[in-house]
Amino acid sequence: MFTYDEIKSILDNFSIAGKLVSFGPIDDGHINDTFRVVYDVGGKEMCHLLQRINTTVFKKPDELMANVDCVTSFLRDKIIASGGDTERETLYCKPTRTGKKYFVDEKDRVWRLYNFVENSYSNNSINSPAVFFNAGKAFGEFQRLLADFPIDKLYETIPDFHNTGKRYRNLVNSIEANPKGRVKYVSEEINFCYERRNETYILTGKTLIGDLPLRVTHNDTKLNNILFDKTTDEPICIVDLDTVMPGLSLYDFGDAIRFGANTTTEDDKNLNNVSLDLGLYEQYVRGFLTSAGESLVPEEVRLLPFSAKMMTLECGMRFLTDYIDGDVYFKIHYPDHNLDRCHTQFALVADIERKYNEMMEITAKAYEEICGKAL
Ligand code: GN1
Ligand code: MG
Repeated sequence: MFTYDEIKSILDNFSIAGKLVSFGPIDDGHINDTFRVVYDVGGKEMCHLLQRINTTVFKKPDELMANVDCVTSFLRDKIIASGGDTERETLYCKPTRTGKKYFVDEKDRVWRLYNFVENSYSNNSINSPAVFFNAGKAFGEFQRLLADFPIDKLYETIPDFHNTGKRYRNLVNSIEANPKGRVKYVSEEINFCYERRNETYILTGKTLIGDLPLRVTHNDTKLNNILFDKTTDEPICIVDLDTVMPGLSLYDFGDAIRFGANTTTEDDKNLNNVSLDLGLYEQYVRGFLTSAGESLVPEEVRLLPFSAKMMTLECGMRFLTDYIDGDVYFKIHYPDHNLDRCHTQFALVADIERKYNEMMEITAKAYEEICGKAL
């Protein structure tokens, strides 16, 4: 949807060497527009990652970019201190010609340029259990590295992003408004949420009374937000930092399970394919506890299975809300796409409920073996 000239005129505002050779879209996310751009620098190819930030979703791009810059600078310092490779182990923003972290074009579109992590790939599904162990280790490590980050420096760029109770309330508001007349098609789905509404405020309630600590959280820990090294298959870099905010470690854990331990994709029409893979759950718990276990309080560990259920329910409610609203938030690829996504999420919630006791046992055993503590 963007021409070469348009992309070039955007890129001309960034302080980068060489000549633009080509660009191509990277189509993974539901929110931003992303392009890999290739430059010729004295006969050598050099890639960058250009992104247009969706300002309908991210209403305060200045605060968002301040968060991203703060967190990536903090990570960079830690990576340098441990002798790592800052080009590959974290994203960082390349400045504009006027020294800003992002560029606003004449149509008020907001653009930023990241380093492109070479020789890397991301996974949309899991082809071996080790991949998911590594994913848990990577997001656990992200939390561990940021454990001493001064959290009051971060803006809450999307207030109540993972406040499941508020998400439930938003759903109710949309049902009442019923702007597209679609409510009549989704009474079963609405009932599914209604039956679980008393669980939606447990995590925020426990935070309020001090049982769960606020931490720097990524908030979008889908498997495909980890870059793996093409040569070693080790995780190298966490990407998609737009929702880095103060939050709960459980948001990051639960959302990762929602996406990665599901035996099928987020929008599979065949619900028989949907289930929670207990083997994968165990891999992720073990990876996560290996890197982050020591820094978690026992209540966080105890609630790991619950967080998987809540993040899945919440995501399903968000897809349902967007379907009722007329598909205004998530990019869809066909009519009813949001409804299909909602169905997979609710089928997964139901399966998590069936397997809940086993998930608790797996968690307690892993905690004991890895951290030497009983739950
Ligand atoms: C959105 O754009 P993407 O795929 O990284 C959404 C997440 C959802 C996810 C569902 C800012 O993420 O919260 O879990 O879709 N991001 C935002 O696939 O709303
Ligand atoms: Mg995202």
